[in-house]
Amino acid sequence: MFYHFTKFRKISMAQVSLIFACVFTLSIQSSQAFAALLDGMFDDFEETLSQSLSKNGEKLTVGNFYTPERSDSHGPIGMMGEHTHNEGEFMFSYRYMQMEMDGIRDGTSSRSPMDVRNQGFGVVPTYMRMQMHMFGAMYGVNDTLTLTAMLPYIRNTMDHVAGMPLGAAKFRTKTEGAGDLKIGSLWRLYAFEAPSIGAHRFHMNFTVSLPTGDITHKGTTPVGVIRLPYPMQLGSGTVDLMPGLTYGGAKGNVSWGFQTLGTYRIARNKAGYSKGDAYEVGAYGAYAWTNWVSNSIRFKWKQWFDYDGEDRRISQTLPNGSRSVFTADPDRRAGKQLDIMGGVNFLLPEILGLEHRLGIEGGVPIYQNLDGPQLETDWAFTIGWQVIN
Ligand SMILES: [Cu+2]
Repeated sequence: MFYHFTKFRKISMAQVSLIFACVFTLSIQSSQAFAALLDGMFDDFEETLSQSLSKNGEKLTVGNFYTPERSDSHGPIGMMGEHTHNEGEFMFSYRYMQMEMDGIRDGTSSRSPMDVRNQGFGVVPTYMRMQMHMFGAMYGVNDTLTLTAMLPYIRNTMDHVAGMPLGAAKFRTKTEGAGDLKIGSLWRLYAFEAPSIGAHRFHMNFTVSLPTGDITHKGTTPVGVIRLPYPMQLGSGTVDLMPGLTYGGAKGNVSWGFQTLGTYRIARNKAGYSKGDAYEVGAYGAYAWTNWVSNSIRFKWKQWFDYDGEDRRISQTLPNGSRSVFTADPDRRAGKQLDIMGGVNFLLPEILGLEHRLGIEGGVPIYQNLDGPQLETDWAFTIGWQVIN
């Protein structure tokens, strides 16, 4: 079945760009009709709710997506596409993200480098650091549709032990460059609010990831200069679809949200594989101490699957194929993970009529189950700056 899809890999970047230009042009033109369609969908729900609210002398407001300027009117900075913009609003953002992976895990238990050597792997990765500079833009086309774009610049570092006895040789590999460009759209679906029930807003996410990140990076290893294993590459090499659904609520000093996002690879890449599909489900709560500072706590469940196919330039340049290092094995990539994260958002004073926001969020996994051996995640954080007109 997958072979039908592999034909898509022959689509060139120019064709992909043309398709998306058309999709977005159509999207913008149909967004008004889409908004009208949604208006009719919740009639019964609205009637029941507004009847019960009117007993308390309250009025139900439907379709108001305008958020007050508050530190927590954006979600935690580690989330993407969790807020929408009103017509004509521009936002530019910069995020720095870092993730540390120290030690090895198989399933839910730790493994020593020696355990991994005894499984037949000659070279054992022991540590990886991912650093990412993420540049983003958002634009409110109208009060239904927000367009987004994100481009990461990535730096990966991985340490390994090898040799006899194990550790007699150590080496580090590095890769650096642009990652995959993500072009997205956020569609406001439905909003309702009343004083006693707070505000509730729903939107749909639809992002397309384009293969701008290099997947052929080489590095120096004890067996020579070779194409580096999968986690060191900077992109997926495929056009990936990322649909999602986001909900945000607020009442008084408290706000909360829910988001689910999927990643579907529609074809194998030119190197002969596709990364695994993935999905995540997350929820957060935030408390605004004042208008300009809020704290948040977030939980995120993520699952991702093994690769389909393989890059022969990765597996076959190694002495025992993919068995010489687990990061080169396309069947040892899957995992699931539950993260807990704490964050802080600041709404800063306006400068030249521009709204400034600063957010910091950091977290650790509280559950990790890897189709290993694989490097395990220890912690990650994001610090970001947002400027809105
Ligand atoms: Cu924004």
